[in-house]
Parts: sequence; C-alpha cells; structure tokens
Amino acid sequence: MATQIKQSNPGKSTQLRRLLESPDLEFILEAHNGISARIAEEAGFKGIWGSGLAMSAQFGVRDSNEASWTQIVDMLEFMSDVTRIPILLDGDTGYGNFNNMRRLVKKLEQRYIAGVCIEDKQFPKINSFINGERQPLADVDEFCGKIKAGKDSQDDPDFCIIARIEALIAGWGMSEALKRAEAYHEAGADGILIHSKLSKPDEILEFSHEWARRLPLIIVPTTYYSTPVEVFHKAGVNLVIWANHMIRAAVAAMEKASREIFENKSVANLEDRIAPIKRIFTLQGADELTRAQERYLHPGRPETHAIVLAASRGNALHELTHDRPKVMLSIGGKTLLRRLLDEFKKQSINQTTVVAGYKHDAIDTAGITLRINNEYETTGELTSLLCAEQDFNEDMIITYGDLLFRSYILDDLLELDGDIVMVVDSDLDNSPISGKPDYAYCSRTDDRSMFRQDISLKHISEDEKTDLGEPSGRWIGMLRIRGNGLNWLKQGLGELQQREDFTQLTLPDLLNHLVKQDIPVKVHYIHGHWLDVNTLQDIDRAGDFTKA
Ligand code: SPV
Ligand code: MG
Repeated sequence: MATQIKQSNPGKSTQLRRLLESPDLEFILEAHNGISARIAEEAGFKGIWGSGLAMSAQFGVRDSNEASWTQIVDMLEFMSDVTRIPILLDGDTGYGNFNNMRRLVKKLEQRYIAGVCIEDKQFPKINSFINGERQPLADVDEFCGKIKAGKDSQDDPDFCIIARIEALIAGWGMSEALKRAEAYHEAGADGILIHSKLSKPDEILEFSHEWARRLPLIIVPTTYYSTPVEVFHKAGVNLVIWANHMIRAAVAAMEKASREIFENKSVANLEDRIAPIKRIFTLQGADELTRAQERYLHPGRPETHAIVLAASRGNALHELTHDRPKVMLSIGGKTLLRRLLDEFKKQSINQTTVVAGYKHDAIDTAGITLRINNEYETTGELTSLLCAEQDFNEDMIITYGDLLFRSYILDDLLELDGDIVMVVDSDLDNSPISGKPDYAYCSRTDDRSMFRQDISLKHISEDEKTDLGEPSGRWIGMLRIRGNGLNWLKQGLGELQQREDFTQLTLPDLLNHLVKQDIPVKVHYIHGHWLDVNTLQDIDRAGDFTKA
C-alpha cells in the first residue's frame, strides 16, 4: 500500500485549512490504519481523524500513550501514503513538552500529515471518557508554550495546530473553558476543539455561542450524537469529527464473523456477507502493481493508451466555454482534462491523445498528444476518433473528455477480460441525467450479487424505451479496446466511412454497428460514482464530486 500514491501532494494541509474555513459544516471520519483511511476516502470524506483511541485500539493497547509516538507516526505514514485527503492527527498531549511537540510537527510534515490536535491534559494521557472529571489539566501557560513551539517549527504555513479544551469534561466549567480558548487563540492555535461527554449538546452550544466564531470550532459528538448536525452548523461549529466509528464498526463486524465461523466450523454461510478477496486487493491497489509489472518487467507487451474525445464546446455551459473547450473547465481548481490525466497516471496510462476542435489553442498540451478535428462544428465523434487513428494502440481506453469518475472504475475496467468492454451505470434512478444519455440495452440486467457477470451489449440508444424493453443502464462514455478489439474497431470505422452520413455518426453508432455483426461488446456494470459535465448544474455537482 505504501507506494500507491505519490507523496508529492503538497495540498493536504491546504485542504484541511479550507475545511476549517468552509462556510459549510464539514465532517471528517476516524481511521486507524491504511485500509480504513482508504475506505474513509472512498466513502467521500474530505478528511480523516487519526484517532488516538482507534489507533491504540487497533494495536490492542490502551489509549494512554502505550503505543509510542513513533509507532503512531509510522501508522500515519501508511494512512497518508494511500490517501489524498488531509489527516488531522489526534496528537494527545503532544507526547511530552514543547520540545517533543516541535519534533512531532516536523515528523508529521515530513509525512504530509495536514495538522495535529493537542489536548490540554498531562502526559501520559487517559481517554477523556474514562474518569474524565478526575484527570488533571495542563497548566495554561505551559500549554500555550507548546502551541507556540509547534507553530514556530512548522515549515508549511497551512499546517494546522488545533487546541483541544478538556475543561468541560474535567468539570472546571464554562468560564475556564472560554479562558483557555482565548489563551490558546492568542498563542497561535488555528482552531479550537471543544470536547464534551454529555449526552446533550448543551455545553457545546453554550460554548459556541460565547466563542462567537473567533477561531474555527471543532467538535466530537460521540456522546451527543443524536443531535441533528444542522444544530451545530447554526451554532457556529465548523468541523465535526466522527471520532471512533470505523474501529467500532470493524470490531462489531469482526466479533460477529469470528463467532459465526467458530460456531459453524464453516465459512460458507458468511462468504457472501464479507468483503470479497478482490475488494481487499482493490483497496491494496493490487491492479496497479500488475500493470506496473507489465510496464517494467515485460516492456514488450502493449501499454494501455488513452484517447480522449474533446472537440466540442459544451454549448449548454454558455459563457463558461466562451474562450475554452469544455475539457479546460476548472473543477475544484483543476481542469477536467488534468483530472482525467491524473486518473490515467494512477493506472500507469502514460500515453494520451486528446482530439480537440473548438478553441483547441486553449488546451494545455502538457503530457498529451493533441490531434485536431477542424470540422468539429459539422461532424460527430467518429470523425474525431479517426483524427487519432495514428495513435490507436492494441490496448486503449476511449473516453469522453467531460467525464469525472472514481478511480476504481477505470482500475476495474483495466482488469477485465474482453476485447471491447464498455462501462455501463446500472443505477438509472440515482445517476443525475443531463445532456443526452446513451441508454444501454444489455443481454442481462445488473445482478449486483454476482461478481464478474458475463454481459454483452445488444443495443445503445438515446431512446428510453425500445423494442428491447427497458434499458439496463447508461453508458458513461468510457470504452476499452484490446486484442481483437482494435481490428474490429478499425474495420467498423472503415465500413461506416462508406456511409454518406459518416460525419454525423457517434460512438454509439459504431457500437451498434459492431453488435449487429455479432462482435461481442462486453458490458461492465457500475453503480454510480461518476458524472459527466454538460450543464451549469453539472458544474456544481462536479465541484461536490471532486471535493468529496
Ligand atoms: C480520539 O478519537 O482518540 C479522541 C476523541 O481523542 S475522544 O475519544 O472522544 O476523546
Ligand atoms: Mg484521543
């Protein structure tokens, strides 16, 4: 896992700072090792809480600094390596005095950890929910010195130091909590975490009211979890930490599974209710390694190339595409094209051809081969595809340029057998429909309980109903061609070129042409997790999608 994601991601601390300063109420989720961090990211969380409780628990020790701080940092390194979202470490008391804090900040920055939260208790700490009221607090001045020492030793200006106040839990009252918050603010803290163990949010709300947004406010609603989160937002809370739910979910699942296996002396009954081995491989990034092996150990084999069709303006986006084609629209600070290229790189796809047309001069050509369809205004996708003919490869992905998708979709597609495979979203109810959807009518509908179903395309059309009945899903605009597929594709293109209306034909026309000739076009079903950008509304959706 440790080598999956390049470490040159300088944006994690900036991402965390944005979460703290966001006008929305934001949420981060506890994770305690590499795999749980990856799962939290895939679920859509924008950040991770490196919980002291959960990390100690997964080591099987108490939340009392029994795991050494270097063991915690080692674990964080695994978590950081496999994720792109920021990690806020629950740094307990900073594991010592100001000097330990200085070294901690250095070591965290070296591992791209976005920030650390320290609590005003004494080392070695004990979890706040165990006899919290009897735990001694840190001296205010000493704790302020620790915050200052941390701030002075960070290199990255966006690295965040959060001061956590335990005065309410320790029974020292609201005015002590507020006094401490002000002192920590002055010492340079980037945010205040106010902790409470009441089952109602009363003291948190009172604190928020008195605090009046002087610094970002963070809460951990473990005991007052039944409060609707809108209440927190209204009260001025910026960030909610779901602090221990991944370890608790994992423990409950492991207890149930282990009991059942023990009692039944069999795993047959359990098999369908636990993650398939393949899912574990996916979370480990095993497929990328397979492809890397092909690239580095067997360099003679064809690499996967990508062809991106990006000739259109995207008329429905109006002014936004006045001076650039759709693929150059920036979503969350990165263009659609750059996002695609990043996804390709993750899968070791390093050769990409982009077929442009409208405002092709505005395309950032770094890392791509640019081909131009000068007739883009009067021609269709197949004409664009032909512009890239010289870049066709024995193994290639063809995709529209306005596509956003979760990484696993391309990852899975690259793993499948089949000479021509198309990705179809079987979730017609939930996927937002904009533009003209390409409905796929397939040999079978999606049976999600079956792994690797053998399904083929029967017809693809913009019609929501045909003689074939209801559609089985929507083609997302992504196709893989390999092996015989390339010859079939070339042959199909050649045949269609004979037609008078060739210039108007689209990729679905090509797919239908192939299917008619009994060429197997395989279908790989997915269930959401993608988006194409056609309308202004899609831009908002895309922003949310990339933030998630
Ligand atoms: C942790 O997750 O370890 C925390 C939060 O510090 S709490 O357990 O609520 O104190
Ligand atoms: Mg903790």
